Amino acid sequence: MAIVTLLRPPLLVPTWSDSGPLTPPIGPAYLAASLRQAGHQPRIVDGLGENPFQVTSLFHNRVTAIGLRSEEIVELIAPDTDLIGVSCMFSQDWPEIRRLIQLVRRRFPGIPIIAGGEHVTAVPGFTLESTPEVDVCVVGEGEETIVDLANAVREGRSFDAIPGLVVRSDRGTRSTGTRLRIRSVDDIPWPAWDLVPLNHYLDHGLGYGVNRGRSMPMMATRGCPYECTFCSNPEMWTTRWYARDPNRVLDEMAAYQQQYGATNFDFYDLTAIVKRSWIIEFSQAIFDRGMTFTWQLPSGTRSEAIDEEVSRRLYDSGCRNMSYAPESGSPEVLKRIKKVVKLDRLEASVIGAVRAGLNVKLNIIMGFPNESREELRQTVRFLARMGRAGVHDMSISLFSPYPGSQLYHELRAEGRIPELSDDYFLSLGAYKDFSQSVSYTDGLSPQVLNFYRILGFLVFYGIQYAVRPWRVLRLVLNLLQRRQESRLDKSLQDLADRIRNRRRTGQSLERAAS
Ligand code: B12
Ligand code: SF4
Repeated sequence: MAIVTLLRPPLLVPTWSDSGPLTPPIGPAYLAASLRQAGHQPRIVDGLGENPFQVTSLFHNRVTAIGLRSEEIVELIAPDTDLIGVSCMFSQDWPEIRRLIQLVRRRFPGIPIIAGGEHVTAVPGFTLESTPEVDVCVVGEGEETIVDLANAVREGRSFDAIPGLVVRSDRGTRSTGTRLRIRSVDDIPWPAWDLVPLNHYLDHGLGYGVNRGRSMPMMATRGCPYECTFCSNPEMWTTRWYARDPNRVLDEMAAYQQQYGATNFDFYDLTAIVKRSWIIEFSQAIFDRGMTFTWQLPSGTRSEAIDEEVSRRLYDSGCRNMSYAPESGSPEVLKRIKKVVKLDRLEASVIGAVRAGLNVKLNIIMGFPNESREELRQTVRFLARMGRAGVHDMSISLFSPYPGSQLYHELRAEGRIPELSDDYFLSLGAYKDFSQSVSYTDGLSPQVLNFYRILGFLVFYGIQYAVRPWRVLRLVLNLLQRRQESRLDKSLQDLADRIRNRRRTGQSLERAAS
């Protein structure tokens, strides 16, 4: 048996961003479950969950860290650990995660440190070259690889023959070969939530979606079959989409209702609704089993499989909030970013969802390379139509070239991301923070992009509230009563909480980006 400690860093958000949901660490919890099933002893240090109300300012107040400070995380690692794994999800967090890893190395000079997650998968060579404290990088899905690593530690074998890694070699770094995605997703053991301070989330209504009570994270599928050019999914998960058996998903949800008193479920899938037959079977099974709870799709689903009939079934089965990810209102932009979506069908799907009673949010990105002013105006007009149709919320982010995405590779080849510096990583977090905006659009400054963002915001909410003035009253009442129904309710309350916690616990660890 090997003792494996998994570290989840604190949540880092750009200081003036309105978003930053506090979510239980589902990735590490999945890894821990597989380790335990294989006879190892996993532990999780959840840097966010251990103290979700502590706020620390980093990098000259560019970034706010929520949770334990890196020094405090390292103190919680038990000395008898045999292997330490660090979850590196967001590239924008890398400067602080690297510092965490360096602190771990100082305290545990002889213990192997492995890094995994979305960020490391995108830039494994860079990670090993720039951070000697990391021994190996795990690429892609981690469950099988981490078990192989723990077995190797137990048996005193080298890691070099384990597929799914990038390791150091005489000539720099090398891959140990591709590991295939897990096909039998129903056999992946449920997340080891008993190793996470789950009540710190559940008791305070924290989670990915709108606060509708005690919310548990869920995953019904893995992967996504599409290849949008701004998204790192194809490199991370390939284009294979595997769905679990709806009844197995509901077994897990029923267990959480019993064990943790869960009343709401947030789905973390990349794009949960791909197949119409799957979602109909899922909602029908909820009904047949007489289960009652609310559930949400906060991560931006696709629209192809959702018409008004499907939306009504979703609503009847307890679904209350759904995010769509149209990204743009310009057909040309959608073609260029390979979104493979027809705008008129998407609009019909969104309108059907609103009619069915769902609380709907749209995710928009502005500032793709080559995007023109006219294309930005098309998005503003699209938002006007959506506001009139009664869509509840939208968010407009500025395009950030995430490592691993096609656009990132193109911009690097063109020399527009000259080096992977801390400044570049921190700039990825500025997608919502107006004070730190970066433009990758030819001929358009960040100010011009922000003008269209503000215009889109004013047009969308202006028209929505002019047509439905009672919604303004509802927003105010929800704020006063700390009730959440829409994403705007959640964003405003989260931001207010962060400012309050900052005043209460705020500390400043001033470190300049190197
Ligand atoms: C849920 C989610 C969120 C949630 C919560 C995430 C969390 N749990 O902490 C919230 C809402 C907070 C969020 C926010 C954002 N997100 Co987000 N999010 C996701 C999403 C949809 C699912 C993540 C997830 O839980 N997956 C399921 C678990 C099982 O997978 P996993 O965590 O990746 O873990 C597996 C492997 O990575 C690996 N692994 C992970 N850690 C480790 C550690 C070790 C040691 C090993 C061996 C292996 C390993 O094994 C695990 C099991 O197979 C992903 C897309 C995706 N990858 O699925 C995007 C994604 C992670 N988000 C992304 C982005 C960009 C953002 C935002 C910047 C907003 C935006 N513009 O979309 C913000 C930034 C957050 C912030 N800090 O402010 C990008 C990240 C790209 C990047 N390189 O940075 C992703 C990949 C989406 C995309 N394709 O563009 N997100
Ligand atoms: S943006 Fe969404 S639909 Fe496109 S590849 Fe990424 S996860 Fe799939």
